[in-house]
Amino acid sequence: MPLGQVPVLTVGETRIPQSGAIIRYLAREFGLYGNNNMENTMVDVIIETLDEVRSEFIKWVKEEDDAKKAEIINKMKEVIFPRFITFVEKILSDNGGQFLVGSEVTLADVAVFDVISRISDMWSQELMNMSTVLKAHCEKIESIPSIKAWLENRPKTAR
Ligand SMILES: N[C@@H](CCC(=O)N[C@@H](CS)C(=O)NCC(=O)O)C(=O)O
Repeated sequence: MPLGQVPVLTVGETRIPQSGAIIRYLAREFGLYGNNNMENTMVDVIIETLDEVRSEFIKWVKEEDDAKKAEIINKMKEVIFPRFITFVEKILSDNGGQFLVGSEVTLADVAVFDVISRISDMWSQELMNMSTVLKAHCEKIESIPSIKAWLENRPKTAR
């Protein structure tokens, strides 16, 4: 474990720590990182923005005090989620409505689907229901045949 932490992806002899480095490595390997520097950058912008949502949510997961938990979720409902939703809706609309970046699915779409559906499952579907556009986009990514097959067949793990 290069940093004594998970996740670590092992590729041949190389161990890759840091989730951000791992997802970008895989996206480049599998053609999910956009087709030019600006598309790569827009994928990064979305991943970084999503990470702000994810890290706030992790605070909620880790917090044990009910009153503080309620404070975190209120901030998410009033500030973090609306800001993220407005941002994603605009990016999607500016890009023609099909995908977040370019004309094909990218890491940005997969990551948004993954994080938003995970938060919805762990906290409440209220998040999905805050934006019909975000919800429809998540459903679209989830129904891509290869993703659907993986979700159905992947090993079951504790969340
Ligand atoms: N920046 C790292 C953070 C990884 C991280 O916080 N891993 C936690 C589990 S989610 C861990 O292994 N903690 C054990 C430790 O740090 O000793 C990443 O994004 O991969």
